[in-house]
Amino acid sequence: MEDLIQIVREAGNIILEADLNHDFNQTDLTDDNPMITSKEGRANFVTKYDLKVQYFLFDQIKKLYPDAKFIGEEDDKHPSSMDGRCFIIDPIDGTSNFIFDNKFSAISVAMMEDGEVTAGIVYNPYLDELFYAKKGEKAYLNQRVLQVKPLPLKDSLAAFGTSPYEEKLADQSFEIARKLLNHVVDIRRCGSAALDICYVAANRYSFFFELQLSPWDFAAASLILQEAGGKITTFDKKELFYEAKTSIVAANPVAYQEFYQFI
Ligand code: 2AM
Ligand code: CA
Repeated sequence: MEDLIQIVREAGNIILEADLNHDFNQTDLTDDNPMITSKEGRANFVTKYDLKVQYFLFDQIKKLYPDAKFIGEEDDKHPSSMDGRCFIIDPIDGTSNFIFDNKFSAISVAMMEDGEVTAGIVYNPYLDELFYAKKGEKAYLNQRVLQVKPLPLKDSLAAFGTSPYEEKLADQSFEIARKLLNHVVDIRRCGSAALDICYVAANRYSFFFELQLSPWDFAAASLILQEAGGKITTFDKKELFYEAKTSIVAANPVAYQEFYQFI
């Protein structure tokens, strides 16, 4: 774990040192040109820094685990199965925040063993906040043990994601968020699902949902939240599956129950 954490911290420096003087309309990702290109769907970007962080992580982690497989957000060649040891990596979760210098993005690294998440690291380099957990052990934020409190919705903040890349999900997301607003102190939409889920683990939010996320957005954070005593499922209360996109609900157990009473 210490070695993995060290690698992720080093990768954080690539994000902190990024030169954001870019031309938004460029599409070529060479070193001296352009830094942004659009992926499929709306509001779905990749920068040269996403690629740089991803390949730094792949290379360094391969030195620790030469036989491991890798699934990275910016990598098209995903392995056909997750048997054995497999890392699911989002080099920059919160890429839109990164592009617009919002300083709310994270590196997310999940280690899977035979399809189960056994270690998770989510690192926000801007605040130097490192969330991590090992399966069956405690979850931490830096040195501090994380323990989810049974905060009711009415005494807490909730957060959601708008799935901006899938326009059809936007109306549904805002409808749910509008209902949720009646039950909480206020709502946040911060733009990094990995951090949002870790914020539930840290009791900064009691509740988070997003109607479509990819495994690299939630794999590491899901273990961190579970080891802190929180709940994370699909929107229809199913156990998480790490091989496809899915909806996500992450909450403390009390807020989770309350949500399904009015939704
Ligand atoms: P990203 O920044 O790594 O792309 C914002 O609503 C959240 O959704 C972020 O965690 C973001 O991750 C994620 N996201 C962005 N595009 C997505 C897509 N096409 N499918 C699923 N999740 C996506
Ligand atoms: Ca990303």
